[in-house]
Amino acid sequence: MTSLLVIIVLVLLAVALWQLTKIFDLTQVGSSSDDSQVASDNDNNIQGYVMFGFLAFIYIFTIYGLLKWGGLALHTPASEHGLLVDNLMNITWVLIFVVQFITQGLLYWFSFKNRGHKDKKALFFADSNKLEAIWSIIPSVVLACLILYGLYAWNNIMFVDKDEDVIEIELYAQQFKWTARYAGQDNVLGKANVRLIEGINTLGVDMSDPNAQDDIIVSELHIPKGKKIHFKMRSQDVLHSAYMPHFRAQMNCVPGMVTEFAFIPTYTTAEYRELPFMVEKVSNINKLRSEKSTELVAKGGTALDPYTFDYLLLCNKICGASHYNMQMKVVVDTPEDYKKWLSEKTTLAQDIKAAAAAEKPAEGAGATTDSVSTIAKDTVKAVIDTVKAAVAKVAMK
Ligand SMILES: [Cu+2]
Repeated sequence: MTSLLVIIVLVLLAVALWQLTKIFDLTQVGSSSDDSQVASDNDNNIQGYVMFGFLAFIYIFTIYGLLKWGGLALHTPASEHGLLVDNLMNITWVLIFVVQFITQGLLYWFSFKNRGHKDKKALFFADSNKLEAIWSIIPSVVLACLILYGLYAWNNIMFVDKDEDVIEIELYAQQFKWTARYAGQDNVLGKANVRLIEGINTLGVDMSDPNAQDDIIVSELHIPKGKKIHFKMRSQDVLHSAYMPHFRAQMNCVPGMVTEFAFIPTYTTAEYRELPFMVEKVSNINKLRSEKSTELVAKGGTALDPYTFDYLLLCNKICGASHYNMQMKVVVDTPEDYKKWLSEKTTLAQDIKAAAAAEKPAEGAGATTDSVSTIAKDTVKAVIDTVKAAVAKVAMK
């Protein structure tokens, strides 16, 4: 709110200054010998140098931005196809930077070189086929190559061979959390439908489907290194997007349909934490955190916990008020650790059975409640009867 007020004040101040300059101009009418509206050579020179100044600003800011914030970009990909995505991205960046560097330079150089001069006359020509061919063909060829390479990368990433040995996992999105469902021993996910959501069956898994019997539901995603994971995404409410930046994976989760994405993780969480760039990044973050903690403690607050790296599954579609916090921890284990972790989990069928069993003694408690309410009802009835009898007696009198 304060910033909005500051912006409004600044805008109003700018308008006031502008109006003042207009008044100033009006007071100068007739007093100056040079009140012509036609630009003089001096004006053109100033404009030419100002344009050059703007070019310098663009170049310096680009280089400054790259040096200052370049390190914040994602580093080593943690999936096999990640290298392909990064390659495509890097080629695109190089093209954009080289082309913009050259074209901006040319644009401002020619504007400066051909700035207005009393003795110069502009050359008019209707068109140049040669020039038009050059600036149409070169970008077309470059873009076509880029798009073809992109399509090749996309097909490579999205292709999942039906006979391939993959691990099937469902990612279920809802405002504002993620849940994962493992396909279990049979590696086939049971059918599911939002209409079947009931009690602890929060994903609406169809428990009459034989494939659903060994499905496992978890709130922390574990995947093994070196194995292809085939994710199937569903959404319960609105459009979400499953985004796993370190694996260069993103796919929209659309209500009413199943979308998919597959990748092979190449670093376990422990290995990724040990990569030199990550060690440096984490120590930087922790340095900032400890500085902040000192400040907080001085103000009577609590110190921040030190940061440890974890892969994350984030939501990348603004899906509501708590969208920013819609995330799930992803752990990449060694295949052995993954097997051990998964074997310790209970299936949804077991959980439903356990929940039903836990409800039974509660039913007993329900009986007590019932009898209590029966007693209460009887008492109320007796009181009403007494009152009715009393009223009747009074009426008789
Ligand atoms: Cu979301």
